[in-house]
Amino acid sequence: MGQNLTRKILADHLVSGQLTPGTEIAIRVDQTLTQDATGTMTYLQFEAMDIPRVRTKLSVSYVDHNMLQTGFENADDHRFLQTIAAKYGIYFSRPGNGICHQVHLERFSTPGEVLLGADSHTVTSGGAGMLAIGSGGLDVAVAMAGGPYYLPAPKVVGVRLSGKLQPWVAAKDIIFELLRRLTVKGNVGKIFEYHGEGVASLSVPERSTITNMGAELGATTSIFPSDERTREYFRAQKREEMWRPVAADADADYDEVVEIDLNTLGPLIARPQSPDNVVPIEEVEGTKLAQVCIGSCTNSSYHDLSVSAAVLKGRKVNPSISTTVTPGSRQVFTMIARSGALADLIESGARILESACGPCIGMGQVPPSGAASLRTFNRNFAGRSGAADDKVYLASPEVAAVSALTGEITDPRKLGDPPDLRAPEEFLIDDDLIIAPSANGADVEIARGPNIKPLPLAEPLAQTIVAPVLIKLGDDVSTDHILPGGSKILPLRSNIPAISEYVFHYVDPTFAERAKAAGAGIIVGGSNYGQGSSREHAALAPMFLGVKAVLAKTYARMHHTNLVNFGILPLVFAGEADYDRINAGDVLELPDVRDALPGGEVTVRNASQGYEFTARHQLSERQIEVLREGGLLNHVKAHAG
Ligand code: MIC
Ligand code: SF4
Repeated sequence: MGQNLTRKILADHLVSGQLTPGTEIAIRVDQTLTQDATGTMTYLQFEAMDIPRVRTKLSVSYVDHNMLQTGFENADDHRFLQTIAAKYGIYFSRPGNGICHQVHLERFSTPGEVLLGADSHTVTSGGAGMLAIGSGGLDVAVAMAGGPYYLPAPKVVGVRLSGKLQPWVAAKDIIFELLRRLTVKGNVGKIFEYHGEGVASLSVPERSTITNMGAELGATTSIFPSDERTREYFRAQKREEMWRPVAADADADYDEVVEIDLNTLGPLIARPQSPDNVVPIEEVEGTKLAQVCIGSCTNSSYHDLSVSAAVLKGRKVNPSISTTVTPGSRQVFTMIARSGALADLIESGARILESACGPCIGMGQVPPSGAASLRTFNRNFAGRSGAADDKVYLASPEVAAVSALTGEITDPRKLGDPPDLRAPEEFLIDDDLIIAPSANGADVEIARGPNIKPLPLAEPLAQTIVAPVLIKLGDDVSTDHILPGGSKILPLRSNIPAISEYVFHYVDPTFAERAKAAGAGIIVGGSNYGQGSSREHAALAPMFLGVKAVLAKTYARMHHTNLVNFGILPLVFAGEADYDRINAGDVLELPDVRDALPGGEVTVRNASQGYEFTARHQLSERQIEVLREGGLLNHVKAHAG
């Protein structure tokens, strides 16, 4: 049997361990990326490691999330990041240059290499044949310091694409179909590898929409081969010399197999409030909308915006709707300006936003109360848009543009023939907003405004934990629930004491106060706890509030690692009944937990109800060490040199 592409790249980068699914491996990291909302913490952590210069082949620091600048905080953060980049040998993509994933795909993605990024949608570059993985910032800091990235060796799911997409059906519908079948749960520890004759019909930006939203499956990453279509893309980006072919062997073996016949797909929609709540468009057609938003790292390529503009050209957006368009990068923005698509969008009545994450993370454009919003984004978790009672539907740009005209969810197939668009033979190349680091940054002064607060450190795992259950949650709690984004909270990412006041803000606004009063606490979660983003603040801020352990049915990959990295013990219920029996407010005792961990089981005594049960964990020996030493930063320092 031949090898799949994932195993080839992993084998090529393996530092330790064996490619047996589930066991821990360490891999060499070629490139890293950060964005501003996760980046400030990442670089504070990197600074604490005392390394004069990054040791990766390439590291890029992007500014795209905290762009509203309603106070001094964001601008302070941007300045901090720019000076850090100059000092430590990191490329700096200035505000206005675009969303990290879109720009990285355009300018830096490299087939066959490993990219680690402090953002869950780092996986986007998988569309160009990279093994691109999202992680917490501390893991990225370690990689920049030359350390490997630790992960469980994945299972590889082969997704065989056959046929060709029908008119008005988009790449987005392929990933919706996977989410419909496989849901946001149960894909932890898997890498989705696309193959089959259907692959060649998809351009690199289309492939990247699919890999981007593979994050919503909870998968480690997704990858396409690098083929002649990839080469065309690299040629058009004027960097063909960085292209190389990478692919699975013809008779490659996969741990699991999924087949999708592209001919059979129609337009799909994810209903509120989960990206896997997917139905055929027919089921929601006619739903009245107050807002349509086109953009985000999932759907803001030149192709996506050109399709939207072609639909809106010569027509007017419905007067009952606010329609926004966000170009993914300055390259896309300039190119739609030159092609005339921008004028078509403006004339139609669409509102043009700057190239950034924007409404996707609740930075502006909060929908009106109780109203439905249709977005081309990747996530529609409750409250993410900035309104507690939001009803966000997710769709392709085709569906979004047609619905902007009618004011309700509309099947684009009713509009006749789709626009006939061709991929550009040349993209417009202007990297002026990417500042290359100087050869020697030793003299650069780091600009540290008052928003940049010192890094809080975790404490070594106690011998015994005694703490109340501060909150009991259900399944699929996302990091947006744990620590929301939005224009009030996101600017506080460099200030842990301030941001920790917002832990579980929309779920239970009393949480922070109660946690502080208790002095120590435990969180109880259901399955897929911590799904969604890579934000380590969803572990850091609870740690700051005194959370010592989480007890859940299962965890999302990145959040599990982030909990360990910040010294919070993630435990797993051995039986469903134990979850059912526990109540918020119960005091739990974990006697001698520090010593018990290597045995794999921990005794939990519910002191309030007077019974005992057994909890398990999914920690490697290394992670047990990390917890005992008080988090990854302490661990790295203890073992440095
Ligand atoms: C997101 O889409 O949720 C974010 C904002 O990009 C996060 C990162 C963050 O919270 O800063 C992600 O996806 O990792
Ligand atoms: Fe930005 Fe949204 Fe993409 Fe996250 S998902 S990186 S917030 S555009």
